Amino acid sequence: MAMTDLLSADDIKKAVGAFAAAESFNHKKFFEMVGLKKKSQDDVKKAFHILDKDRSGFIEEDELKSVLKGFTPDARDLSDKETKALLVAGDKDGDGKIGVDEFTSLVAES
Ligand SMILES: [Ca+2]
Repeated sequence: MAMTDLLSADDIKKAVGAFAAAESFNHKKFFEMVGLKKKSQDDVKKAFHILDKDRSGFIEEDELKSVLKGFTPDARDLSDKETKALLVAGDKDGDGKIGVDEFTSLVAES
């Protein structure tokens, strides 16, 4: 499954384009613009599994860094600062990675 099976390619392009500038990433706006926020919990879980590239059951820091590339391959990597901010926002139990329930909460509250 690809993100374009879940989300519109146009929305992905617009959302990724909106945060093309360094240090501009805002996950709340991104999840809304890309159309993930209005998706069902099942679809958000499918998106999680796409972003969990090594299928560990968690989105780790290296996967967060390339989270935009999970939506479209030509997107930029997040900076270390943006990656940390996203991790802190999503990692409710403080284990240093984002689980599926943490991800659905992160998207829902955005
Ligand atoms: Ca992983």
